[in-house]
Amino acid sequence: MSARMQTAFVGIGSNLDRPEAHVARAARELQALPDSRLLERSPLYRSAALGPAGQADYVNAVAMLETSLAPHRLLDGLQAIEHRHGRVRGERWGPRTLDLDLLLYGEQCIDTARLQVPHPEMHRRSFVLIPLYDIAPDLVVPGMGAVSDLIASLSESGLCRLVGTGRG
Ligand code: A4P
Ligand code: MG
Repeated sequence: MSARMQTAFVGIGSNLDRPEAHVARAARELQALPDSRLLERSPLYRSAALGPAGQADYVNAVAMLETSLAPHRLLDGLQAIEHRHGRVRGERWGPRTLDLDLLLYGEQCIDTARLQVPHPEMHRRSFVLIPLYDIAPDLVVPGMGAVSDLIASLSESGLCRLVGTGRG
């Protein structure tokens, strides 16, 4: 690996077709990305869908990777994994078998047509912040502040931690 290793955080979400299984499998597939290593995966959490009404609940988790892939190459890898899970892009925030969001890439701020990092919605989403805190309690999000402070300013969490599922 020639390029510098960076720590990246990936949000994993699913609300279709046995969501726990998609989330657990996605974590294993992140482990297999080139020039990358899975360092941690948070517990799984269930929450009501944010977005269009009438959707099933989501299962979410956050993964921490070490990678030397450049940010857009990492996004390519994440989208290839989504594709393997039969992800069909429909309405914005509509139901999906698998959604992988690049939350953070080192301390970089990226704003291109294809990629915004830190993920612009992450600071108001309990289903991102709480699993992120589980695996990186001291993390500071560039331009947004400490994860612990962001959690303290959430109005409510609405999350249910899933016990004994999704591992392996
Ligand atoms: N894109 C830009 N920045 C990023 C990034 N940091 N990570 C672009 C990943 N992709 C990024 O994404 C649309 C485009 O965003 C991509 O082509 C990429 O170039 P998409 O996954 O096709 O569409 P989307 O997910 O429907 O839209 P969006 O705005 O990414 O939605 P989010 O923010 O991913 O939210 N409720 C619960 N409880 N739990 C969830 O996980 N997730 C969503 C989706 C809605 N409601 C939810 C949850
Ligand atoms: Mg997305």
